[in-house]
Amino acid sequence: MAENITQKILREHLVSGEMAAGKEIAIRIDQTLTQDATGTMAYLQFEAMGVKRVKTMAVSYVDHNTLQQDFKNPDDHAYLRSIAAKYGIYFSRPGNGICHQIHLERFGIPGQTLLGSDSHTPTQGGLSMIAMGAGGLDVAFAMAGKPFKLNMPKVVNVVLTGKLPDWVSAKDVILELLRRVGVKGGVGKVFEYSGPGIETLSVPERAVITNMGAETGATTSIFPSDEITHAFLKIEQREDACRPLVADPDARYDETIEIDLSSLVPMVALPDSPGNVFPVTGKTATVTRGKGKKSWDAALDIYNRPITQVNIGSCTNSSYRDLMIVATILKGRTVHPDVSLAISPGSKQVMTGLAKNGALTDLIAAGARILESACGPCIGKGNAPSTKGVSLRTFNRNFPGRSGTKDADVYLVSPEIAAFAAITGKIVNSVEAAKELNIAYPEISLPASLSVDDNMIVPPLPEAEVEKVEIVRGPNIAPLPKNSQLPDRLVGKVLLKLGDNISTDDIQPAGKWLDFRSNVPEYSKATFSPIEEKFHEKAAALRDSGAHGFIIGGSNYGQGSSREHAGLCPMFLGIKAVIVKSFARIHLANLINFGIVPLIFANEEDYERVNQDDKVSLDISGIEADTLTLYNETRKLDIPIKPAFGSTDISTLKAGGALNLI
Ligand code: MIC
Ligand code: SF4
Repeated sequence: MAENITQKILREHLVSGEMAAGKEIAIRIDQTLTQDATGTMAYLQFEAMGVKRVKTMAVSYVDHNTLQQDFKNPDDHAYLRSIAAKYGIYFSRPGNGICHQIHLERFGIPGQTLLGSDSHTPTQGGLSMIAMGAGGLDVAFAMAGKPFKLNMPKVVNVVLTGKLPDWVSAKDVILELLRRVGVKGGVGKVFEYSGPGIETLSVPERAVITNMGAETGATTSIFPSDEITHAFLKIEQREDACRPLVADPDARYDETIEIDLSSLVPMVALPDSPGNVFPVTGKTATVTRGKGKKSWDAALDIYNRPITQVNIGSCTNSSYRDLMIVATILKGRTVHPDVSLAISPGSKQVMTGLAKNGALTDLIAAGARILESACGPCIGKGNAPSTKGVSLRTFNRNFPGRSGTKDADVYLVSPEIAAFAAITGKIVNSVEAAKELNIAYPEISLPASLSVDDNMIVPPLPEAEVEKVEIVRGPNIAPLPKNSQLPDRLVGKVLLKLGDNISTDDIQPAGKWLDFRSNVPEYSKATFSPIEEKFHEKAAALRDSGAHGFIIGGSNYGQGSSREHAGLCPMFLGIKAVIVKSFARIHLANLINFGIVPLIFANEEDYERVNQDDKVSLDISGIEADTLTLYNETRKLDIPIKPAFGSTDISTLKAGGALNLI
C-alpha cells in the first residue's frame, strides 16, 4: 500500500496497535534527548527504574539553565554529568549550545524515531525523523527500552510551491501556518511537507518550520530526506547517516494545505500567543489577547510602537544561516540607542562559523550583546524586558510573563525583521527596510569547511568502567515525591477555574524558578503563581485537611512546554482531577503519569455549571465507564464528564501514577 513518510517510519517502528487515525499505537524509540531543566527529573525517575544502561542512543544536553548564579544549578549539571557516565549517555556540556540545534548537527538520523523531554523535539523533523516531545518520565521509560504510546495522528500534507521572496524566511512560513490553523489546529496531527517548494529550503530552514510546528499543538512535523538532507549531512561529516525517504507517489493524506512560498510576506505574532499572527503589511486584525477576544488594530499597534529590546536566538532561529542574515543587516551600522539587542548563537559550531568568517566581529561592532549558546532569554533566564517594554524576539513563544516581565509586550518575528528593528527601533517590513537601506540580499550556505568538533560532547563510558562512577547529588536534588493510590471517591473543591489555552508556563512557570526543577517541594511554591500567587498555600491547606483539589479549565489546556512538573507539582499539592474542554497532548500524558485524573466535559456548556470554590465530589470507582458524574454540591447539580485517558491508562491512574505502577 502506498504510504506517506509518517506512515513509513511509524510502520517500521510499530510494536503494537493499528495505524488508524485516533487509535492507540506503541512504537520503538531509537534516540532520546533530555535537557537540564527536564533532565534531572527524568534521570531521577530513570534511576528508580533500576535499569543498568540506556537502551537508546541517548544525549543529555545542558542548555536551559546555564547561568550558575549559586550552587543549585551547577549541582544539577554535576548530577547530570555523573548520570550520563553511569548509564551510557552522551553528555553535551554547557556552552556547546541548544539541544535541538546540536542534535540536528551531530545526532539526528533520517527515518529514525526520537523522543525528547522538550516540546521542540520535532525540530528533527527537518532531518526527516519522527521526533516528538514528551514528559521526562516517558523519556525515561524509552531509555529503559519501553515502547512509546501515542494516538495514531492524522497526516496533513503541507504542499509548498514557489520560492520565498528575499527577506522573507522560514519563520514566516511557520507563522503563516499558525495564522491559518492557530495554536490548537495541529492537535492529533503530523504536518508532513511536500511539493517543489521544499527544494528551496535547507535543513536548518526546514528545522525552523518543524520546530515551531509545536506551537500548533501538532504531534510533530516532518520533511522528506532528499538531496538537501544529504548535502547537510555531508557538511556535518555524517554522510553515512543519510537515507533517502520520500512519500510514495500515490500516498494518501487526511488533509491538504497549500502554501505558495512566493506569495508570503513578513509576519509577526502579536502578544500574548504564537497564534496571534498578522502580516506586517496588513491593516487590521482580530486577535486574542489575554483572556478574551478583542478586535485590535494590529497594524497601528505594530507600526507606532517604539521598541525597547530585540533578542535573537532560541532553538527556532539561531542557525548559521539566520545569524549570517542578521550580520549582513547589522554590518557597518549601530544598534538603535533605545534598543538592547542580544544574540545567542544556537551552538558552538554556529558561533565558531561566525567567528571564522568575521560576521561575529560585525555583530559585536554594531553593538549586539553576544550571549552564550543556550536558551537564555527564551526561557526567561536573563534579558527580561523593561516594565511595559516592547520586546521583539525570534523565539517561538510569547505567553504572558514568560520573558520574565509580566506587563511586557512580546512579539515573535523572523531574524530579518528582528535585525532591521534593532537598528531602526521600530517593527518594520523586512522587504521594505532592505530597499530603504539599500542592502543586497546575500547568498548564504553552510560553509563546506565548517568546524566539526565534538570536543564538548562527552561520549558514553564503556560498560566495564561504569562501576567506579559515583552519582553526584547536591543538596538541591530532592528525592522524588510519592503519590498515594487513587481513592474510590474524590471529595473536595474547585481550587481554580481557568479559561482557554492555559499554558504550562501558567501552570508551572520557568524563569527564576528553573533552579528548582529537581526540588519539587520548593518548585511547587510556583504552581499557578502567574494566575494566583499564593495558590500553593490554599492547595496545600486543602490537601492537609484530607480533601482533594480539582481544577477546571477550557480548551487546549496545558499547551506549550513538555515540563512534567506541570503534573508533578500539582500532584504534590493534592490535585486529583483536572476537568476541561480539551487537553494538549504532552500535558495530558504528564497528568496520567503522575496519577491526576484528566477528564473532559461531556457537554462543553457544562463548563458554566461549575465555579471556583464550589464543593464537588466524583465517584471514581467506575473509572472504566464511558461517562462519569461530577456532583456539584454547592449548586446541587450533576455534571456528566468523560475520561480523557485511554483504557490502558486506568491501571496507572489507580496506582497513583506510572512510577507507582512499576
Ligand atoms: C520551553 O520552551 O518551554 C522549554 C523550557 O524548552 C520546555 C521544557 C522545559 O520546561 O524545561 C519545553 O518546551 O518543553
Ligand atoms: Fe530552549 Fe526556548 Fe527552545 Fe525551549 S523554546 S528549547 S527554552 S530555546
